[in-house]
Amino acid sequence: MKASELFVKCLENEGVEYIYGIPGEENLDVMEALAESSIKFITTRHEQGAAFMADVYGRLTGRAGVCLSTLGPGATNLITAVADANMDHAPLVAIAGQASTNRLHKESHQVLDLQNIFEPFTKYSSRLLTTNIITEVIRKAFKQAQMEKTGACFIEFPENIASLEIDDTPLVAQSPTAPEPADSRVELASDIISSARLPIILAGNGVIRAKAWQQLSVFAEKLNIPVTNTFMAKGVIPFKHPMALGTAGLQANDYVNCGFQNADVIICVGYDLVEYPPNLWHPTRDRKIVHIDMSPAEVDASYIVDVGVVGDIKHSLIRISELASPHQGHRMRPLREALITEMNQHHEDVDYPVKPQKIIWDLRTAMDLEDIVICDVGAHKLWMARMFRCEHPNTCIISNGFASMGIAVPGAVAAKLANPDRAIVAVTGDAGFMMNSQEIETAMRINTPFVILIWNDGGYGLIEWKQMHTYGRTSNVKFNNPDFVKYAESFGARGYRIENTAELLPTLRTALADKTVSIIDCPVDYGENLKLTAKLGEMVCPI
Ligand SMILES: Cc1ncc(C[n+]2csc(CCOP(=O)(O)OP(=O)(O)O)c2C)c(N)n1
Repeated sequence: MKASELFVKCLENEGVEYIYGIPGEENLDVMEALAESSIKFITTRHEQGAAFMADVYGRLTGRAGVCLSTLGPGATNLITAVADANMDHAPLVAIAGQASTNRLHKESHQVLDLQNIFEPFTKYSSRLLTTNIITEVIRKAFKQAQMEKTGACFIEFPENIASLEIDDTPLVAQSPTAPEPADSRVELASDIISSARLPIILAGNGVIRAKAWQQLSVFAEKLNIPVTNTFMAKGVIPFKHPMALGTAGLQANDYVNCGFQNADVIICVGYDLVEYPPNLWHPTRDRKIVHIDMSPAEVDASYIVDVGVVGDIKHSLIRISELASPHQGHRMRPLREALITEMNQHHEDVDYPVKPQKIIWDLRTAMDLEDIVICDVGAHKLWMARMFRCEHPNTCIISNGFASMGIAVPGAVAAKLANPDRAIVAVTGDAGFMMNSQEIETAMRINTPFVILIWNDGGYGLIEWKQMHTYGRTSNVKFNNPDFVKYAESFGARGYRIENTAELLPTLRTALADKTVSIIDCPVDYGENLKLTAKLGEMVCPI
């Protein structure tokens, strides 16, 4: 068979369902082999859209999302979203065509050294220089992408190698077993937790990757220890759980920070520094830190651990909860109550433009608890992270490591493909929306219905917020938007404009029932941003 056919057989062997991408002249053989494959190719309108689809598919399934581009400009277009996946620990394999090996040594049409370009922001970057390494390279890329800490891998496939003949078969797809935590570490962690005066748990996305959320809830309940989660771990403990304090991660002070200030022991579970820098929740550097994760802690002056329990997170949680003695009472409950009061505050508000709190209230009311939000990056993300209640993990996807704008619309395409029975909403600012709105055409073509909820403020809201807070004036953050309703209709999608606040909830319900892509243009009152900053700045800790 041709090397390109073996390559596709290896992808099938890895269980690949979808490849998102744009074909080019240098991967004709791979595209030809894909035409005969069970793998569905999702032709996108920009390589960045393709890579964000792979990124979100990886976050939601735990299996590597796969994206494909041609060489040179196609491959450089992948970069932002590949870096996004890698920094947020989403499993992803990116594949790029490459020129023939007889022109890689010189200045040549569209040739860039892709292996080296992708190397700094992937776990593994490789070039297929001969056919007899194809099976190993593909196996290695998927193994690396899918094992902790999961992340992105890259394969460059020169066109002359793809067309060679080869007789080979894919390698068995194995996944490593998570190691058991050492007894001595489990015992030490249990001792520290038992003798703590006031412990708190900070849960990160690693708990979701390890599928250890049930063990986390049981651990918290049994030991009576409150839990806060990072933006990327929303739903890791149901918000209705009495031990849940809500999401931590604002750069500003927040109620939950009073929990960190009052705690003497902070138990970090499946937490990565990139999700919420330790200096923001542990500036004093004097609390005891228990680190429970699949790998040893990253070095940070504010994250010096007293004990690292390294191994299978589920087992670590089960074993520590069996050994440690439970705490009494729940002194941090007022933090949760203060947040709930804020969540409820504007739910009957009729002011227009719509307040962020009201948008979130109506969205939560309209969506089922199992439905999925893909959130973009901006001021809306901070509001969503803080106030959108989640009862299940992976029901509000937030890019908070690399934090790249433009993830929501392509991410919603992949979320629908991965979860056809659940409703999907892309929550986005007007700027982030326009960065990848071309993928609405992809969604319409492949029939993946979802709702796009645009928080329309005619500007780069988050940057305006920070400029006003820091300098008291703005600089170059405003822009004009197209007519989003007409824009939607030009794709054959549905468009709705919220003209008064009372329309929002019924419009969300109608859009969620639409069997197509629906765009809701919702003017937002970002006057609330500075009010929130002022309120949190003056906050007196409720505990
Ligand atoms: C690709 C990319 N470019 C720039 C930024 C910096 N940035 C973060 S938020 C933001 C503004 C986002 O505006 P919008 O999408 O309208 O959302 P809003 O803040 O108004 O809710 C910018 C420019 C980024 N995170 N990612």
